[in-house]
Amino acid sequence: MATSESPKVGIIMGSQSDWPVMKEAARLLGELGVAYEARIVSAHRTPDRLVSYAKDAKGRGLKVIIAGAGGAAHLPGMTASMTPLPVLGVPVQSKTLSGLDSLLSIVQMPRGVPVGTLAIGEAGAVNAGIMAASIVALEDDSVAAKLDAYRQAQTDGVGETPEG
Ligand code: RP5
Repeated sequence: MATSESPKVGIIMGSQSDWPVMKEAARLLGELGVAYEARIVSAHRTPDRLVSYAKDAKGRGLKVIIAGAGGAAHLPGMTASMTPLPVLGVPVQSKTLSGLDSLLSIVQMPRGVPVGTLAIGEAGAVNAGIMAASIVALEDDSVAAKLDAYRQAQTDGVGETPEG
């Protein structure tokens, strides 16, 4: 499901090809009971769509934006330049440089325009989902309870001794 009623988190990505990674953020948000929407918004191929999305995001009730892109990954930074909402950037692994290009494009923002940059690839997308949920949880007790349960289950799943 790419869209919920009254989404609190917007997941945007530069291309359809980013969805296999970015859907991990969506999966976590679903698990944690956070309403979200997912959209393809390219900084380079659909710049007008990016401007309207970023400028309208807060007014539509979104609380945080997760932006994933690969290569010359300008999407998170350009989004952050046009919205006061927190923007979490996910560097998608690129074919030629394994995502180092994406990471450096996203993380090296100029002073004054922050993007919270996560790890390259699926781990980054998962963590962006968790972090977005933790931002929403500041004002939503039900999401906060689900987040606590998620963290506890993760802790409980770590054995004390290695097996096999
Ligand atoms: C970026 O270029 C996208 O975010 C994607 O990661 C990368 C490659 O895009 P496609 O050529 O697969 O559409 O804009």
